[in-house]
Amino acid sequence: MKHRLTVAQAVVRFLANQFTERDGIRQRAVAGFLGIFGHGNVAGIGQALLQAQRTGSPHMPYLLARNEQAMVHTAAGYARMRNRLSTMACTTSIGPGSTNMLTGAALATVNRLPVLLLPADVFATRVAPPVLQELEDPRFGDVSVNDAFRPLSRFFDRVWRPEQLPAALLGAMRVLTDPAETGAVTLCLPQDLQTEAYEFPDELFAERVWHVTRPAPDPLAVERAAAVIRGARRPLIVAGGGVIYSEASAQLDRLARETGIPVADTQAGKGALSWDHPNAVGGLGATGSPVANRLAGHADVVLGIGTRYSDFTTASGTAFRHPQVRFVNLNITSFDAGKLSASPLVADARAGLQALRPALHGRRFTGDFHDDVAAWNATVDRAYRKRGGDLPTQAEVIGVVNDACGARDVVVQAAGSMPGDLQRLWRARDPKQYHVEYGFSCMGFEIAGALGIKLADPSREVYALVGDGSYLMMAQEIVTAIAEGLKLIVVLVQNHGFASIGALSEEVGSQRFGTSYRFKSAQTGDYDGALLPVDLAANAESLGAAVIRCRTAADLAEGLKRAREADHLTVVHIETDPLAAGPSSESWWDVPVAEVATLHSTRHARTGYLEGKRDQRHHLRPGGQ
Ligand SMILES: Cc1ncc(C[n+]2csc(CCOP(=O)(O)OP(=O)(O)O)c2C)c(N)n1
Ligand SMILES: [Mg+2]
Repeated sequence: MKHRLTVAQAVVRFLANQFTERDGIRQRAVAGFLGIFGHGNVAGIGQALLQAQRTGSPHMPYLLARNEQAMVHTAAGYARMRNRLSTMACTTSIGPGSTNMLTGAALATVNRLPVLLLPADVFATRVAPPVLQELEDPRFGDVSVNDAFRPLSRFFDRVWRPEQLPAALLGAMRVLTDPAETGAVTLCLPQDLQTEAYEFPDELFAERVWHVTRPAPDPLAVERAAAVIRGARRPLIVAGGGVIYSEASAQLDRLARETGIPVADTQAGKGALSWDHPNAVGGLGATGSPVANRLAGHADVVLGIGTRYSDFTTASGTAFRHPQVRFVNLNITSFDAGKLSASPLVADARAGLQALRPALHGRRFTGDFHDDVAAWNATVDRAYRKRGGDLPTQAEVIGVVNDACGARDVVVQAAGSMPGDLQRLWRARDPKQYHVEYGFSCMGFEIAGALGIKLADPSREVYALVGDGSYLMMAQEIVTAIAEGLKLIVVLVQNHGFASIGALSEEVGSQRFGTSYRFKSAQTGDYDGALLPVDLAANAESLGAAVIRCRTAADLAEGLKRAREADHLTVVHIETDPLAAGPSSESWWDVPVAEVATLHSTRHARTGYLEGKRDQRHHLRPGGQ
């Protein structure tokens, strides 16, 4: 049997019938559409979604977002919360609607999160070009702005003809549901093509289950890896996001307890073990704990599980200082497994840990890190309670939010000074509690991403921690959340500019130039005048949010209590001291400083930079033969 449908109707019907399955649990592979309509998609995908709603055929929920970049963040937040087993589709018009998604596409691909992007495209038939918003290129007749998605997508296709649609859809689903390949998947749908009818074969719309398997490592690779680990004297485990996506916390817990190996975590892996687990030593690298960084400095074998080894994790190549350090990397992608010349274990994290445990049986390492962990925990306690001058410190704010959170509550962040403070100070008690997007560290992800998390698990309280800079970039999804009846708690941290880049600027000798949100002074040409008459709390109110204004940490605790009790989106506003630094990670991050300068501050910073650089190394030593 054949179905005469438009291409857009076929896309919607197809997606409504896609499922994933892992460990016997089945869920929708694409849970719904986020979108903003324009002339490129209103008559195509727009019509198809309306028709599906009205006729009661298996339909997809539709959420109207306020910004296309934000809606990709929402899809990415959703996918991360669902451990990459389910995501959302994003429909846009052509031109700016589609290019607004580029940043979201990059974020998803960098973080290895599946999102399905369906930008409309210019006419396939090309009868009367250029259409509104078309990019003309005198050299290439088939170029459109959507070509910019190619390097950002793990799968990209432009469907010029209806006959091409089935293969494009199946290709898209394969990549979306493959944890080794996944990221942004982009199918460009020309605006005329979306409305064109075709006799699609019935089988295209059959229910289809994409089984997400748990590939086991090669037994010989396990033997080699186990030999490296057994021969270690001071091993360290690095738990990355792969542990969480694979739901491998129980297996990691067992291996760590049995072997006694300390476990450090990355931004994406935080929560893989509860903060008070006997083997947990906190975050690793530039935003980590000094305990983990000291252990990394002495480790002779590092077992990295589900980590991309970003520069923050490796402290830009300075974290691992043992001259003979070797790496064993358990990862679903051979690309990551091979990093740092490791002995690679290409496998699902849970399956890999299960295979590794018997191979390490009886090998126990006696760590001497427990006193250091206790001392660090006392430092965090003090930071949580450290009063600033007139204003609370950010560490204090994090402490209050941490206290307010139940074990299942989720905290969301992405950019500014908070990711670093959170990785150092946050005490995660559940693998899905800590959601700091630090692959792309994209200002503006927070509220939009939190919306996706709430959609993915409405049973959890979701806290978006937002700096004033991020808020000013992308606060508008507050309106989307209110329209959808999705409750978020937004903690809005006002410090009048970039505490993060301000501190970094000072470190690299740039004297905080251009990092404050203040009036510009004529003498210096910098923003060092009076504070601006900006009221972000009033701004949030104007978007329809309930707002609680807090001054002290005690106010914040009370405000969060009220926000939890409320059934609507609440913004809790607090001003903090931008200059109060939290405890140090005793680590380094490579940000190059000008080699020549007339400014003393730059020349001084350059000297410090070269000192840090001295410790930087490649890791080329073969991991295991
Ligand atoms: C989209 C985007 N633009 C620029 C940056 C670079 N950047 C990183 S942090 C930051 C400032 C963030 O300001 P705010 O949200 O107020 O946080 P704070 O630093 O004050 O904690 C900037 C500009 C970024 N990460 N993302
Ligand atoms: Mg700020």
